[in-house]
Amino acid sequence: MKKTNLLICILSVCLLLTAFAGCKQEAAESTPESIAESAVEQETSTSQPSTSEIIVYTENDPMYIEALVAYEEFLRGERPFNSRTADTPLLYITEMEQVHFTVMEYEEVERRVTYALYDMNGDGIPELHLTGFNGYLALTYYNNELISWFHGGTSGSSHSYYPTESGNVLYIRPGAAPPHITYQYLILNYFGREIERIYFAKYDVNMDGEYTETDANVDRRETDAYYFEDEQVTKAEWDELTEEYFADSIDFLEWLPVSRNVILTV
Ligand SMILES: [Ca+2]
Ligand SMILES: [Ca+2]
Repeated sequence: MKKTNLLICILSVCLLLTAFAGCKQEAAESTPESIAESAVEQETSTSQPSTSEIIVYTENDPMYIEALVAYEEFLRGERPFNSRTADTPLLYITEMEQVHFTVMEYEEVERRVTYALYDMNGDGIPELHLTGFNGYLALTYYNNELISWFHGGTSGSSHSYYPTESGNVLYIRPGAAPPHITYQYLILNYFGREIERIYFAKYDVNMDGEYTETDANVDRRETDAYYFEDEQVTKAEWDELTEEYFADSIDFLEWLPVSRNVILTV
């Protein structure tokens, strides 16, 4: 690597680490060299960090209990989270939509928002997942602070982002004219940062309400269409290419209504 490239690389890593405010536990205890190496790996690698690098907490660790207490306080509207955006760094549960929309009354949160606990990055501490508003948000707890681990933004449709069992996110967007469904499978790293996004879609071109096999002998306008990473493929190819993403369950969580009586700790 040329010196200039190396410098740019190191600068990027410093910016990244500053922005993230020490989310990664072992980073705070590592040497600068290993932080840099690890962060470069985070940014360039398409895989999760090796499991040997991650501190894994158990339910008896004070850190685990602290996290659940923080989630409780957040769900009750008593504590903000760090959204990692410059304009609105600290937001309460009633302000989750503020980035794109408006502030909700707590009563509206109770009516609309559901939550679930699930560990997405393998450190043993569950992330707090929130949906039912215009977006999807996963919070994590580090260094006495609640921070946004992943924010699905908004599509105007409340249930478009789904956390998956493997710790990634599947985005599903149905559309019209002709009816179609587009999918984006977001591969996230330890920090909840997107490291890869896979696009696929299917179109009900003949608008018969079904997605069926493409017939090579029939005019393309009369048959349904399948795309994977912007390339048209046959249904058989599409099924094979997308199998692993659909196999990653999005229906494994128990979503519970938010209320001021939420209890996560015993
Ligand atoms: Ca976690
Ligand atoms: Ca069809």
